[in-house]
Amino acid sequence: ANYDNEPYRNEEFVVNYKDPFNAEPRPERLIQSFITPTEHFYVRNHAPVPDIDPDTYTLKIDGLVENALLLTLNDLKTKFEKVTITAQLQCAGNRRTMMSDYKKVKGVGWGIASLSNGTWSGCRLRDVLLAAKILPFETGAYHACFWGLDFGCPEDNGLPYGSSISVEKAMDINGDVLLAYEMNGKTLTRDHGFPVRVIAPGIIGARSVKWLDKVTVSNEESTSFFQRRDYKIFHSGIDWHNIEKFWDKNPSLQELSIQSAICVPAPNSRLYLPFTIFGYATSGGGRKIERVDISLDGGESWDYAELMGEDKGPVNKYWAWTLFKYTIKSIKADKATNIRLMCRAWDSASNTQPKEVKDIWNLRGVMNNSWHYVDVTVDP
Ligand code: MTE
Ligand code: MO
Repeated sequence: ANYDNEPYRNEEFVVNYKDPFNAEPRPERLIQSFITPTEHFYVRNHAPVPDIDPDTYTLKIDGLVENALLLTLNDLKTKFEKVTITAQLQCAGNRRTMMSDYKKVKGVGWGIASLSNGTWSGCRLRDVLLAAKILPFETGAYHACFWGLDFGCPEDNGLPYGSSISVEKAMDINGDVLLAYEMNGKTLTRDHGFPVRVIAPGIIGARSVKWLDKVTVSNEESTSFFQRRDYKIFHSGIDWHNIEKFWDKNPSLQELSIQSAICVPAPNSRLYLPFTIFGYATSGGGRKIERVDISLDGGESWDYAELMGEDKGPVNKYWAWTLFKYTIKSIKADKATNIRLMCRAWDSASNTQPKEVKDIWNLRGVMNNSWHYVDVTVDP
């Protein structure tokens, strides 16, 4: 694959892999605003970034539909209602490095910032599938399969990136799945999928296919490597020597689980009282973050963090993250003391995070949502 035509990138990024480009913002940068500025939004690519001419671009809609469609960018912008949502994207590999530190896993290493929160505008995938006269569920219209235009994914023999979501999610009026052409109020940038990408909120980032070429309605999941051979969570007894018979048996990840992390202060900081902890909490499926707990004693006792989320009322459309803060004014010590700052979140279904990474270890290193902690030294 040829990486001579990559877009310009912010030099502040922590680059986890250069070609294909994989980068996350520094944690303290990540939580500086509710909406992540585009130049700081994490980037997760699997191949060179395609250079697409918007004037000749067409999106194909086919498969289990009565009316296969070929749509131009202008069609998407003018023939369908424009919708804007605020949603986080989070890679299933977020916090993989911590999992790998416990026991080696395969995959690009990520710290705690392979997620970001953005606003997205475009048309509903639902409206486009209705225009294509999607066939009834009973005929086997179960999956909306996406292919990108980023040819050259090494894992998949040079094919472009692909994946799928359920038609149930795609057609749900409250599911908010978009064919987005704007991010944070501007035209999508090349790294984030120009000219059109899927935004499937509440679901792992891997399903929000960038540089969208085609949507095929099918009775089976996407045949892409990234649907069938990646982004699955196995139990810890499954390893590369016995994985073969489990690939198909194990479901592909869809909804995100519950997650939180402390972004400030940085590990090994030396701090004076008072100081404030800042972090993020997120859940999947639009579930609301109801609570973030902070512990200073390894999880023996907890206190409430202050939440800075959106209030959307009693709907399960909390696609955005919730930022939190917690101020420490005193500690039970009279000399410099090492303290482990710990957080865990709870959502509207009472889901919370597992304590130990060892309990959820899996060979792809996905969905690490164990309690996050930061060790610091505090001067009273
Ligand atoms: N779509 C295409 N076409 N190619 C990709 O490599 N990466 C996926 C998804 N969509 C990818 C893609 C993954 S794994 C993630 S986490 C998100 O895009 C990242 O989106 P971002 O780079 O805009 O943050
Ligand atoms: Mo991802």
